Amino acid sequence: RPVRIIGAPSDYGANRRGVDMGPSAIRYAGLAEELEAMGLETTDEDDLPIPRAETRDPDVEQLRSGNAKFLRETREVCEALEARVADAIEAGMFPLVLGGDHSIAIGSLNGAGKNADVGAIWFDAHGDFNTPETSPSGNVHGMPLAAALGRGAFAEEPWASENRLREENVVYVGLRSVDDHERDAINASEMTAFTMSDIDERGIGPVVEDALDAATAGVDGIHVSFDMDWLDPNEAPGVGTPVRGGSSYREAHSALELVAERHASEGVLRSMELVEVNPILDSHNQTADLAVELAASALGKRIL
Ligand code: DIR
Ligand code: MN
Ligand code: MN
Ligand code: MN
Repeated sequence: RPVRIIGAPSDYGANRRGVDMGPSAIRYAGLAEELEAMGLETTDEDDLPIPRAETRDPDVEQLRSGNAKFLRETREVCEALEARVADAIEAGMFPLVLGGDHSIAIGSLNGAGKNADVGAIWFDAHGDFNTPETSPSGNVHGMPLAAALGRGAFAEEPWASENRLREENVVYVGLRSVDDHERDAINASEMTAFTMSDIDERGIGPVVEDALDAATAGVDGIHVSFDMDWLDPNEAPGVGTPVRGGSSYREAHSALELVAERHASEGVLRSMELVEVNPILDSHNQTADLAVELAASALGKRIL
């Protein structure tokens, strides 16, 4: 399938300027060139138009219950992204979305799950399962999975969960930073959660194979949501909320190589996003360089 790169340079959900430069940094690192060199037909469109946060008031659209900063702006971004992702899939292409902070996943999931039953694999240090009532920060990048599943106050925002994402097919890989209310909600949910401890005990291969089994069971395809802070900060320093003890360089490649292998045999991969690259906090674009390498692994690049 030809790849369509979709830049979503939003920082509304992260409360930190810099992640809006993620798509530029990843392009600068040579994404399109790398994919073309693999023989993948690649097109890159204009980024989604995103007004600068300074021109907006974060507190205008607070939910009746709880706090979600820039939620109205996030909705605009996500509805536009949803349309782009759904159009790409409709056109037989593979949407590769570049963030931006993780709030854009609401749009990616709604696009991927517009006309199909979908699962998701969530590579992230964080649970991203807060709701406006439970969020310690009010930052929507800590909430996209709860939003896309219509949890809590997101019931007041039906646009956020207009999708056929199936909770029982949502799988975390590599969690290590979870807020108290989030932990309760994840444990009570039908999602599957593999933590960094599971990777320590079992190794990345068996964990990712199990994640693929759980995510793909009975659905038409999966969305892979890849937060660069899943990696250890030594490998990926250019992220807004680094957490030590993350995946190694090889574990990350290995995980995405397994995704590509499963796709080669079963055609499961529908869409993917790479989020939270912040070049301001990075070391010589190291995190964006790594994002390019990981995209290549996910799309089938092999050593031999
Ligand atoms: C925290 C941080 N759990 C929050 N979340 C992050 O604000 O909800 N997600 N950084 O990627
Ligand atoms: Mn995240
Ligand atoms: Mn994260
Ligand atoms: Mn919609």
